[in-house]
Amino acid sequence: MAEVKGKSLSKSQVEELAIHLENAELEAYEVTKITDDFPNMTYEDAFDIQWEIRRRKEARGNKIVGMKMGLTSWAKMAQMGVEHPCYGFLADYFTVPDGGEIKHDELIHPKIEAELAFVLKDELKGPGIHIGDVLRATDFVMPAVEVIDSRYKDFKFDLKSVIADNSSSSRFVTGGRMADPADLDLKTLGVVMEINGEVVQTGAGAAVLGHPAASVAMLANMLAERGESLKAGSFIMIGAITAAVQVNKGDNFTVHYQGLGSIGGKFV
Ligand code: 0L1
Ligand code: MG
Repeated sequence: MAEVKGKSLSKSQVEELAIHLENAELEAYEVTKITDDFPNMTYEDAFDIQWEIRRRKEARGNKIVGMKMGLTSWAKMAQMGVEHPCYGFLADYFTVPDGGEIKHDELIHPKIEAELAFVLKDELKGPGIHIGDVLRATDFVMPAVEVIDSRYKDFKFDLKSVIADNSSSSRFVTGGRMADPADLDLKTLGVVMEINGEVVQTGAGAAVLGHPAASVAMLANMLAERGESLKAGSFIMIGAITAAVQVNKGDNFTVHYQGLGSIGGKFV
């Protein structure tokens, strides 16, 4: 990330922007990207806003159940016109059971992404975390589908705006079969996404930063910039293996993972 150190927003501006973006999420309405009004915002400001949204949810009693990386494929970064991956947090109410229903009216313009999740048995604390550290610290990997729902009109944003918006996090489904990463070739692990029985996307693990574990390493190193780490037991989604696909009310989806089973759901 082209680092812009320091802050340009005051504490009260960070709080106001967090309320602005969280209300858009909770009430499912679109807003314009926040850098239009705050062009001097820094990356640190953007993460401050995301962490303030997280703090507000926790203060209301929500639990943080995982983390996600976003924009981890070169194709996706180019598609969205951004230059670096980002991260976000997963709150308890984002969880949807495998085969469950997702209420489309609670969201703005959801899209689904085929991902994988890593669950850690040991803490990962950056800086300097690499793929080897991640594989050693991983308890198991398992399938995951993310539902992203940028609060920005037409998914039009820049990297700072999307970071502040918790990297478009909204819902996720996990299931299928857990596996020891030593038993998988994570780079060639194939996924097939179907919507209403039709194949709409295919991909392989290497689409994510060359190796899915590289995404977890990057997350640990980005968190270290704020003095944070990934604790033992953390659930981490690595970012999209396929392009994100728009879903409409009534759509069913199933994502098949090579050797790891399938997960699915329905937008109602
Ligand atoms: O999870 C993702 O890769 C999405 C991150 C935010 C970008 C977007 O909304 O498309
Ligand atoms: Mg994602």
